[in-house]
Amino acid sequence: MLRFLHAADLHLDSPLKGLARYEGAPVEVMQQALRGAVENLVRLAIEREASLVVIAGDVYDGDCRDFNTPLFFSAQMQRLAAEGIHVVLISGNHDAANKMTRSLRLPPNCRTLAVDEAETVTFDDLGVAVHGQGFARADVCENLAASYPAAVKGLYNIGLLHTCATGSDRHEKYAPCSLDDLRRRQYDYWALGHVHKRDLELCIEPRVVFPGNVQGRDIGETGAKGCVIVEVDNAHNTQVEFVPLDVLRWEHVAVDLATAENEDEVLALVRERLSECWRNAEGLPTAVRVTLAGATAMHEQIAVHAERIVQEVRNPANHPGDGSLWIEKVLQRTAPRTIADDFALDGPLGELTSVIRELRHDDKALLALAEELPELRATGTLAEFRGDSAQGGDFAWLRDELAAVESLLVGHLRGEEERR
Ligand SMILES: [Mn+2]
Repeated sequence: MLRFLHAADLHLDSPLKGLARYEGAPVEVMQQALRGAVENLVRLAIEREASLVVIAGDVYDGDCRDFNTPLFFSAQMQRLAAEGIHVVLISGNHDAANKMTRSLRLPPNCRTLAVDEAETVTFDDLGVAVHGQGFARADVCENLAASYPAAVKGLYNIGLLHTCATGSDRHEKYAPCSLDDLRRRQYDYWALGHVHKRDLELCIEPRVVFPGNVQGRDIGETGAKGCVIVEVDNAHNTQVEFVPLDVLRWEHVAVDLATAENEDEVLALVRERLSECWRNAEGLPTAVRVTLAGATAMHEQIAVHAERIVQEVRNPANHPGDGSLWIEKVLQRTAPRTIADDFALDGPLGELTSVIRELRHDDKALLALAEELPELRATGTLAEFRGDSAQGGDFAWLRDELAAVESLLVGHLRGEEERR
């Protein structure tokens, strides 16, 4: 049996972005978060007795300011060396070979693959061949996978590749390739990197995996982040398991205030939703973006007392647990509620809201909708709505956005109706 870890996009010592500083912000945790996740990766490899770790690019966020970052990484790799664990890595667009002026040698258990052409490293004792090519420069736009070496017969073949694969809105289109390009190489496992959103099932046969990055860096990278443990039996059947490594989490929380009649009830609903978030984070410090949403009798009150309401949402006295939640931003997306609400299920407004609510339960339709978001933003239709970029397959995020859209639309349309 073979057990290996597949990680990518460590982005060591990149600054965490979009963090307003205010009393109680876990600044130290943030600064150390990327290193903490890499330490967790090493600990996991040792605890689970992996024989091999493959890292699919972007170990560093860019050229290092000083030698402390490469020294840190080398020390972590040395911990693996002491346990006899092999490491194979490639460079990505962020740590492309021509960018890195402050590199250090890695311990002898580490093999950094070439950047001028694809090469193969074999571990006969493990029955494994790893094929790969790093980025010589950041903007590699050719299909690297197309010229990867043929699979080695009798061994378990792993392709290590930094790529946008078939494309992702959130990532530069580097080293693109199709799933057919990958299948043609006849490897057993493709260990991809670059796309920060996890996808364990990009293809099942052969297994093609994006583990995502090891630590979320801003509110665009929500949820658990980590690496993949791969177990291979003697017949080369492959099992993958995601394991979180992050030390700080990012989450969106939409609070539907439809039922709130006063400020206490607003804050009680906020607390209820934050409690769910807190339980899901299992004790990790979590930066939360709270969206106040829904057609609510409190719409005007919230607008008038916006500054204080925002601070109450930030106020740890209104949070569950042990102070590990931290509010990144509060968005006010409520709509006014009128008597018509209770009768709104008939007529065009009712139809609109029921269509939107059906969408919530239709993943396919949600995805189709997500594809149209960039265009809607470009035309200004959604200009007032949200500055963030779309995240294709993130359904929780899409549902939150949908709730916000619903309250916006209902608010606008009801305003029109009442003017008539
Ligand atoms: Mn990258």
